Amino acid sequence: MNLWFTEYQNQNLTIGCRISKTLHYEKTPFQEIMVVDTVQFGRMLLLDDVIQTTVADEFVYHEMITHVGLNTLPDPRRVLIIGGGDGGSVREVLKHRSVEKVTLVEIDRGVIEAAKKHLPEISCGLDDPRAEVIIDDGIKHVKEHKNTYDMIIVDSTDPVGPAEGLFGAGFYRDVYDALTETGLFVAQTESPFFNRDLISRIIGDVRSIFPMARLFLANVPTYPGGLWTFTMGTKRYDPMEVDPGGIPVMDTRYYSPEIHRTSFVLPPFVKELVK
Ligand code: AG3
Repeated sequence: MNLWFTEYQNQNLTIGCRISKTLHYEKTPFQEIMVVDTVQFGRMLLLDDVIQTTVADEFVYHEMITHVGLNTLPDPRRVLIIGGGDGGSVREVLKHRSVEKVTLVEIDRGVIEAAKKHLPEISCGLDDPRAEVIIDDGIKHVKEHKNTYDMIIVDSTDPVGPAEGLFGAGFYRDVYDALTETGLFVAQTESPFFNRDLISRIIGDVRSIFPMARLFLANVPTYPGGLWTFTMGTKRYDPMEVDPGGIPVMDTRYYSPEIHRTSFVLPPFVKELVK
């Protein structure tokens, strides 16, 4: 079938995927949700025509947004995920035995329902007894919780529309207050090729609020440019000081003790952004 989905990554660049089936379309008060089956990457979740995740490459993003931070902390018990309604981050957080409760705060119930129906291998953790799902605005939730979470994961869409506020200094300040004394947060922070001003601004903001800011990288083939950044703000523990020998053996396909270490090795064009 010659049916194609095109994401306009910016005005001058697209990624196109051949579609074999449209599984879901819905317009919610927040966005348009689609799940399509693609020939190259399998089932794919789209929000407002932006690729969020695919069954073929989701492991890279979901393992990296969770395990790097969780393995930096000695005993993470309470974890908050903002966004991430597909459930991939929840599934990964649940691999940590120390975690007693993972709270997902997603603004759009439709995302959770579409993922449960069409992306069961990603959403499977959402029904776990240790998982709590709250439909609410993450910005509000963080404001209303102080000294509560050991780790906060900002698993958001691009900084346009509903997610815009999740990239601002005011939000990072509230995240700081919602974290326990030794807590840390990790956010997905877009492409080091195409979002350079955004990334330097975020690093600056996080540095002005947290004692330490760290940037790390992973390769997600369906995101613009492939190479993707994650930003961590941490109150006490430095992810670069973690002893790789002390990282537990985990069931992962991208993350490993070596990757934990090397994901902080930045090529000069990325290092420039954190200077
Ligand atoms: N969050 C989306 C990251 C941004 C992708 N951007 C893009 N394709 N233009 C992923 C959510 C997965 N839980």
